[in-house]
Amino acid sequence: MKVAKKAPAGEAYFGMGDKTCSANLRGHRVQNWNTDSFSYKKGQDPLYRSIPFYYATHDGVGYGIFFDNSFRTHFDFDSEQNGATSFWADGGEMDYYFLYGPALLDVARRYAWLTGRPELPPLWALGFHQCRWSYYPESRVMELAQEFREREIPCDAIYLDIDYMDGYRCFTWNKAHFPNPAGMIEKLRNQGFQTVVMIDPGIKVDPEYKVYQEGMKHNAFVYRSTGELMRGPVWPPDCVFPDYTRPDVREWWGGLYQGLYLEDGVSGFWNDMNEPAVFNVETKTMPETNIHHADEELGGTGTHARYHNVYGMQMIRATREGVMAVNPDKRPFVLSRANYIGGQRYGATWTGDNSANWEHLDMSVAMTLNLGLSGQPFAGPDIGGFAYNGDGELYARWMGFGTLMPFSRGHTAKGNIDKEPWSFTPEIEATCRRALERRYRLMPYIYTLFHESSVTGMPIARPTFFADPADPALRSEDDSFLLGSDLLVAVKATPEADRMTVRPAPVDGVEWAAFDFESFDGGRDSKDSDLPTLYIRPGAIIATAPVTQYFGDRPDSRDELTLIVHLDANGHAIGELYEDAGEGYGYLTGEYLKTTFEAHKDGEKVKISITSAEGRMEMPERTIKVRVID
Ligand code: NBV
Repeated sequence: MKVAKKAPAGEAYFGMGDKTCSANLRGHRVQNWNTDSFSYKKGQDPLYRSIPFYYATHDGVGYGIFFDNSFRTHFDFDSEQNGATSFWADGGEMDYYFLYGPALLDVARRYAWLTGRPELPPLWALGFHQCRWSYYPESRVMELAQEFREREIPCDAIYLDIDYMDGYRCFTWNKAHFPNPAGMIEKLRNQGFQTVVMIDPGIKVDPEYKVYQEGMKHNAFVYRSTGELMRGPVWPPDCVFPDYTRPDVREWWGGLYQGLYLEDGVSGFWNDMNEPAVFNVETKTMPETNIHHADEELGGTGTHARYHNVYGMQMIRATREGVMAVNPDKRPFVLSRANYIGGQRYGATWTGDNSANWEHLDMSVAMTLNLGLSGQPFAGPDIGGFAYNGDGELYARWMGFGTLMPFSRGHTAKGNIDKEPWSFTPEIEATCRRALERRYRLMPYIYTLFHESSVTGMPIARPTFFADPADPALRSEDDSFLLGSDLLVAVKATPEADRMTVRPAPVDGVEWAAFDFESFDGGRDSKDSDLPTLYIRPGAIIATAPVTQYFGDRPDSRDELTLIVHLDANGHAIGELYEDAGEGYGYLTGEYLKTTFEAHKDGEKVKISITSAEGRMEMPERTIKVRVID
């Protein structure tokens, strides 16, 4: 069955996860089938995630279509120029939702209401994450940590990729490289670093390996239609795959994290290869005829064709629930490569194995924005590019705006040069430091956006046309993005520099205003041509903090707040600040503080007042600095 709808001239289409064609999907045909896509190319489709949802916008009015079907789905956005959009699936039912706006933000709100909102992450997870495939042994990890602190480059998390395991056996350690994991993680924590480790779904067939033994005992793995166990190569040459569509398997899987989480002190989990990826087969995955014994809530027993696209989501669901059960007082951090609509409830995501070149740097903006529009706000690219080396200039530019994306992580593949902020030249190191200092200064504003997103499902990074949905020129602007509604980031996406061609129109005659932090307090911000230019919306107040090196670095960092104010045509501005402990769930029962600041021009002066304060958390006595931008 196929549904076709009129595509009036000028109607633009967004969403569908991180498609690589362009931000506006008009003129393209795309499909959803979670696929391992190392070093994907522009236009390559499908990639790792399936988001059968799009927005349409026309003359400032918007609606959304959510096609609730987990089979391979296809969407055509007037690719044949016959004035029609259409969608269909390889199986299942024609069950779809029409979500009327009229504003795009209303569509986003309704879509989140229907499919789920991301929970508020722990505050440390909004800091910078440093990754590579792979940091080992322990001495290398400790060296990395020391470099960050000695060079005063902010960072909150260090990643251990697959080589920390004993022969790619999940939930084990290579004791030659990491003789005392708990001790190392403790040392890292004392220096302000959280440790994130990888866990894959492919479980090594090894009768001596506890996870394999237990899984076999529970009969937890996926079967072929012939009744044999599904075995295939991934990192270990012979693997079996948990059937995460079963609640008992999810519970078993969730329980496996206890050792890493509680005993070793790992803070976050990175689920990779969960499309699921299978090596050495043309389809890159398991046969569509394999059988999953899903519970009735998911749809009952069915083929892999039906459950393929939700396999990764069910894996991170199991991971998150397991981690929550082990320590219900801590906010989990789970990062997933594959995902499906609704997966935002369980984890963050990144744009997979991109490449270190200018085309990928450029694509990473539209991909992250479309993920946000698709209900996956906690997203970002591998900064610097995963495959291949790239040069310092590319790395610096990518850090410039990647540090302002919701999920901010540097990563690179095995065999590549080092890609840490200091790996190139002292000038590039200085650019990276400034870029990261900006992120940490903006943390109160960014955290407020994450909180808003956890309540309403709003995207955090938004296309520039959100500033003025009625302006058709903005719809194709993808060299800039909005962080929330008040901050515009003009990305320098080419070696030549700023390519942003259209800006949001002045609001009642007042322009969005450029600002930097250097002019405030002599801090290390830019005149740096590798950093994006930042603009503040007329009528906005953005709350910023002093630079910290990591979450919890300076217990006194809440003692000072700098409000960046840009008055509108009526001499007025307003802004919100959300604060809580940054960890735990006290905020759900009132342990938070939501403050509204307002600014009014009063003759030659600007008066700032707190017009509302909500929540039980005490307002700290603090110095509030105000910077009015013209
Ligand atoms: O675990 C190794 C890599 C990882 O670094 C990357 O981020 C994932 O997307 N992983 C894929 C498997 C190998 C890719 C060639």
